[in-house]
Amino acid sequence: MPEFEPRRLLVTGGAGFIGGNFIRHMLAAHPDVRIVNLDLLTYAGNLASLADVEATHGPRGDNRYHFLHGDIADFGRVAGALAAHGIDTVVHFAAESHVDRSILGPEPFVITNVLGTLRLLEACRQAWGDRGDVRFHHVSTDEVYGSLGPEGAFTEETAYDPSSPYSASKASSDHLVRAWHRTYGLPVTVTNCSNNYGPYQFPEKLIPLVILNCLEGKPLPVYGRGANVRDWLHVEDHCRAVDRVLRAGRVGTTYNVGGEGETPNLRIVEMICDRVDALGLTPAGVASCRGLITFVADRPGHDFRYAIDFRRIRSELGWAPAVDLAEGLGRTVEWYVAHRDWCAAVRSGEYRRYYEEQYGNRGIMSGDR
Ligand code: NAD
Ligand code: TDX
Repeated sequence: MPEFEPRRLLVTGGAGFIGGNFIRHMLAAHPDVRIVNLDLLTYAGNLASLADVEATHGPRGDNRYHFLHGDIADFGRVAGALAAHGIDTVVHFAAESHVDRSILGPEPFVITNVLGTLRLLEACRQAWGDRGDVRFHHVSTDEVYGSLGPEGAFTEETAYDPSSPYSASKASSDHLVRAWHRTYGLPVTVTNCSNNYGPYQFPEKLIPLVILNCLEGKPLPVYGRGANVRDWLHVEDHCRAVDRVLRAGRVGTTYNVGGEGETPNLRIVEMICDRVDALGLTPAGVASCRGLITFVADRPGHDFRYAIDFRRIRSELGWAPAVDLAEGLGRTVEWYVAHRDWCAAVRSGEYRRYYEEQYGNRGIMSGDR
């Protein structure tokens, strides 16, 4: 069967961590692709992450990239973008993504992840009718499957059993996406992947938080005893997986994506500490970064272990992770060391000032011009 060829993509949440890396990947790997990035620019969305993409591929460059400020839950905004840009492919990353925030305040998670996904699906259904030459790809998480004990791995057939408000909202969105395929025939694909790491991850997530706290000599908060296990997937491997599924995935099918990087949290923190020490960046006053490790109260409902069985994507689509965890983590530490200005900007609200300098303070962004 000929592969599907995405040409005009609407990427939602492209100013975030994975969406931004995906935009870079697609523009570099596929010269015919044009991308509209629809993002609400919440605290987690930063145009500073895409400044070079905007310069090279935006309206003042080769015009393959447009930023559009907006909410996926704004039906009119989405419908307008689909029509104005002749979109044939939606890749849906936009979400509230941080588990701890969902515990403190679940409502935005339901509004964006559930209602937002519903509105996006409806806008696509109305714009595309019964066209088969289009795709809606939904990016989801292994957290929908709940928690594993010491053995086993999640397959695509594992029953959903989410623990946190975040994972419950992602589970809901997965069900909506599959229902829009079964009920309305919308050509969808879904991926459920493990914990991503790499450049441009907002420093509230474990790996970038620990890197920056090491560099700043702050305590490294480890929940419980640090025994919980996550499977770490380099974001570049994840982007290649989504690209593969878009082109060759069977419509209506879910693919699990894993990194072969199962590691207890405490070990990850120690690996980061050792890397920072090896770079000669141990902060003054401590003998080694490991001395900053601080065990703190556990996360409520903390899933013990995630592990992914990714035999389906490997056997059907020939995808496998390529980045080794120790090497990828080392590169990630170095990236954060080299991008302290980005870290300061995304934590200070600086990127909003950047946005106003770039586009003026009229709320107009490149895609609107
Ligand atoms: P992120 O928090 O870094 O970025 C989310 C982006 O979505 C931000 O740019 C934000 O501004 C935007 N956004 C939020 N609400 C919006 C709305 N209503 N309308 C438009 N834009 C909105 O998230 P991430 O880590 O890049 O995750 C991307 C996707 O991948 C999410 O769907 C997440 O559930 C999924 N995922 C993430 C991981 C991970 O390890 N980070 C793992 C598995 C799945
Ligand atoms: O300070 C911390 N200390 C700590 O021990 C933080 C922020 C986390 N942790 C632990 C909790 C987790 O077991 O580290 C592990 C990783 O935590 P996060 O980086 O918050 O990721 P996680 O909760 O596993 O969820 C992530 O992966 C799946 C993403 O945030 C989700 O969007 C994705 O779906």
